[in-house]
Amino acid sequence: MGKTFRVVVCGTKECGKTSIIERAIYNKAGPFPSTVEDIYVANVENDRGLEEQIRIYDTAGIDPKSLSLKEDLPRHLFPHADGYILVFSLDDEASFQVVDVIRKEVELHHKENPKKDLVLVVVGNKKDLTQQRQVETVQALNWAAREKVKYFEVSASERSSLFEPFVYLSSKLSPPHGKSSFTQLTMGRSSKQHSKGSE
Ligand SMILES: Nc1nc2c(ncn2[C@@H]2O[C@H](COP(=O)(O)OP(=O)(O)OP(=O)(O)O)[C@@H](O)[C@H]2O)c(=O)[nH]1
Ligand SMILES: [Mg+2]
Repeated sequence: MGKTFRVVVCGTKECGKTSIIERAIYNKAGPFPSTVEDIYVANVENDRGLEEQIRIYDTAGIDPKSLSLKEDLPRHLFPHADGYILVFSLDDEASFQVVDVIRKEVELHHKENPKKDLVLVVVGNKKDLTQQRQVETVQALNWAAREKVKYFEVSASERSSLFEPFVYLSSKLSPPHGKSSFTQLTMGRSSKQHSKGSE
């Protein structure tokens, strides 16, 4: 067993963070209670036969209208994070703007605490909502190129669309060339901390 990597998932409220994680791991569809903070564990066997363990931190959604947006970020997790998945919803321009704010804050944190390389992917979710789209692919891609981040468009309702970002992430987390195979994943939720709503 190699090192355990910690990956923080964040974005605005209801952009689909939990849906992406639950669909990728369990092929499970929502609705899910609004998240406070949950931890999932994924054991990833890479192409070198090593099992990488990834702890995925699902976080509370951020309100784009919040006056204290920067303070609402899950900063308590930043010092422990090896990687980030920043999620926005393609039918919500405001959620895209928030991802830009989060990315800048994450980068700032890691510049001030340069312990390790920053691995960060940005995911535009709900690509199935073609009629309601507010963020065009080219717009997001141009932004991603400018900011030098990796960008994926997915839909939590289409499980196969979720593999690429996770495989990319785990490959970056486990150098030199840890090409991970999602088909060989065994994953499970390790613990649920505080969640609103009933289960
Ligand atoms: N059409 C569509 N709906 C989605 C998709 N992903 C999530 N949803 C819906 O979006 C809503 C919010 O999904 P969640 O996964 O709970 O979003 P979240 O970001 O975890 O929300 P918070 O925990 O409250 O921040 C639910 O009604 C989901 O069914 C998607 O890819 N396509
Ligand atoms: Mg959630």
